[in-house]
Amino acid sequence: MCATTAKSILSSTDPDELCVNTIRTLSIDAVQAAKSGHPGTPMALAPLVYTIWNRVMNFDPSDPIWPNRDRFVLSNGHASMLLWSVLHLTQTKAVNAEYERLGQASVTLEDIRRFRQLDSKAPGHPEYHWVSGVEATTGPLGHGVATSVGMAIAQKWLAARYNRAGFEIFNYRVFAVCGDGCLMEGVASEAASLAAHLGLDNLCWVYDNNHITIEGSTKIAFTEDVEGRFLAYGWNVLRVGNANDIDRIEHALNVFHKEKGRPTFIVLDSHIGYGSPNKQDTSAAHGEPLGEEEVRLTKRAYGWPEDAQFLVPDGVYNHFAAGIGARGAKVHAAWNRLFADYVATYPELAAEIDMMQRRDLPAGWDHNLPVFPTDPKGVAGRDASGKVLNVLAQNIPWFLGGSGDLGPSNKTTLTYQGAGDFQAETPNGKNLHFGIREHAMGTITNGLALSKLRPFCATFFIFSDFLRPAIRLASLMELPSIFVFSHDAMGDGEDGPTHQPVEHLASLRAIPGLITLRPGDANEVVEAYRFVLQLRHQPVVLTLSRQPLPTLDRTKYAPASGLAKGAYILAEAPGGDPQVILIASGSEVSLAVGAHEKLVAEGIRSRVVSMASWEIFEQQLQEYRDSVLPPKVAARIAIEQASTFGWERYVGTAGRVIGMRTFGASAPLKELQRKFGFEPEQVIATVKQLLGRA
Ligand SMILES: Cc1ncc(C[n+]2csc(CCOP(=O)(O)OP(=O)(O)O)c2C)c(N)n1
Ligand SMILES: [Mg+2]
Repeated sequence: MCATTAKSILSSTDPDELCVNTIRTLSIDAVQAAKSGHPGTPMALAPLVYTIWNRVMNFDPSDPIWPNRDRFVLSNGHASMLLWSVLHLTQTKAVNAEYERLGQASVTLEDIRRFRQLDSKAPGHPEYHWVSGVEATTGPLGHGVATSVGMAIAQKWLAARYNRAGFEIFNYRVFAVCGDGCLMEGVASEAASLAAHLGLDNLCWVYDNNHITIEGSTKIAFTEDVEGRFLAYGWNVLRVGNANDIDRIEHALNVFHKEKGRPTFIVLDSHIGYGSPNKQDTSAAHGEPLGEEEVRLTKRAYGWPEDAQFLVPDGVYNHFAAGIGARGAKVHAAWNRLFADYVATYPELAAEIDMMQRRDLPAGWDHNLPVFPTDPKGVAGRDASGKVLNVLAQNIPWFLGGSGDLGPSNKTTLTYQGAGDFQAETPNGKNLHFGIREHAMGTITNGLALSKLRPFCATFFIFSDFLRPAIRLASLMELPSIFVFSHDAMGDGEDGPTHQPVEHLASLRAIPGLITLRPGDANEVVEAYRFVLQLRHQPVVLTLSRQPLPTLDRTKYAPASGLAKGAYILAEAPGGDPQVILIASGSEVSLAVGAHEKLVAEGIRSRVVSMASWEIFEQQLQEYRDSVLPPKVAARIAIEQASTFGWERYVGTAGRVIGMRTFGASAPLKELQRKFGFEPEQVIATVKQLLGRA
């Protein structure tokens, strides 16, 4: 339908109402066309999202990556049509992977017509990296709000480091919208608790209190006092009793803006499927199209032309342009002027801000990385890592991180003079204390990475399970988050099977795009970090030993820099012609080398391949991979103190895997090594068996 005809039959010409109903009807039509999706929540929250975007947020649609923009996170990602509608109606521009602004629309009306279809910029859930203007991938409930805490921490840190008298370079706010589902998820509670502890007054969550989830009324599973809970955490709690009252919503958002020392939680009482005569306030409005007849009835209730589809009435684009468009352009231009002065006054700080935006590293970022001397007793992976982290954090101002209360054990604490702790009173600190909240730790780390800081977080490898969803999302979002996991295998022997990872490596190796790295000695740890820091768009899981591992003699064996290829020939067979290849990672590298020395002494031509990372190895040319693992050598043994699952790909059907097929046990490490076969004798016996020499 053409816009002018439609306009004549629109019952209202109030621009706010027109914009709100445009968001509603675009959402309804898109879900109807897709035959799937979630219409009810966009219908209810259109006024909220309209108010945040058009009246409050400092966001310039022509530059969605302006560093000081306010952030908006739609944590109830199933309501993605809210985001597609506003990105379209504000005419937000697209940015490519090189951070170039090319002038195209982020989301077109055609994308919305093709909601949830292949290649549409209006996919089922908000996808960072796929659609410009999306600040975080959401859909797994709870994650968006938890990630927003990382963004708020980042703003505080950036302000503390870069703002100067007269130069408020970073003063943005973070808005997140969530529903019942988000607030039932534990990760939101973890993050909310930490947000209040840190006094993040730049953070506002709006809770869509509609009493409905998929199975029906929240009466069946969620009857707690949510407001009381947030008050107890230490949040500033506000309530808006009518989700259609945009003035009240705006007022509450302004109250948030003035609040100091604590984050704000706004409870917004809403009606899912607002306006639908037969589906409002029912779970039927949550996850299925309204149906053609109900669409008609609903549009009639809005005073909307019943047969119009994907209608954007005259004036709507203009109204957004006059609101967020004009405000965003103005604050952005003012910021540009400020930043130009800043560049002149503080050129070095300005250069850092600039580099950070492109995920570049400062010159000299790898100066003074340690080189570990040959040492048969060796160094624990976690200790080597601690030394490296402390150097990197001094070389790269925006490299920071922390642990889930295991800093002294993970050796991730930044101990150099001036590193400091990130707390409400000391927001320039580089040691984050996540508390024992691993899931939130992972999502917050992603929030920091989304803010262009270079973050790491740490815990024991066994507890990677607790933040696995965040690791997955880091990979999906293509974020360079660094996950440092010590106690990588059975090194904490006596702690027993609850503390001994078995299936973790295999399961993380299955996450597309994620890089796992299990370095074999202290110098490999250094090389691992050297590789990792240069990644811009890939997350990494670094697993480190608790116990000392011999530091290999690199004059005798190949240099540790080979690790940058994922796997390399560490110890060559005499004549370069191996009969058998031992492939090992982590603590099993020195075991393989020990076995190799004995085999060679017995006249068996073995080769040792240190394979710290499958994923990096897979990125190498076939020629290189064949040189490390020559196809003609079928006698291969993989040795890894972890699930054997997957190693067949490198040892083939003729090979063997010395790994774990059960859980571990509680005993000193030496006994566990004997029980589970991680001793040179067992490796040698397996080689001989494989070569038919038993
Ligand atoms: C971690 C997680 N678990 C389950 C789901 C599936 N899911 C999507 S929406 C939803 C119900 C959410 O209810 P609420 O947040 O109240 O949203 P509303 O229906 O009110 O929009 C569920 C269970 C999910 N997306 N993420
Ligand atoms: Mg709900």
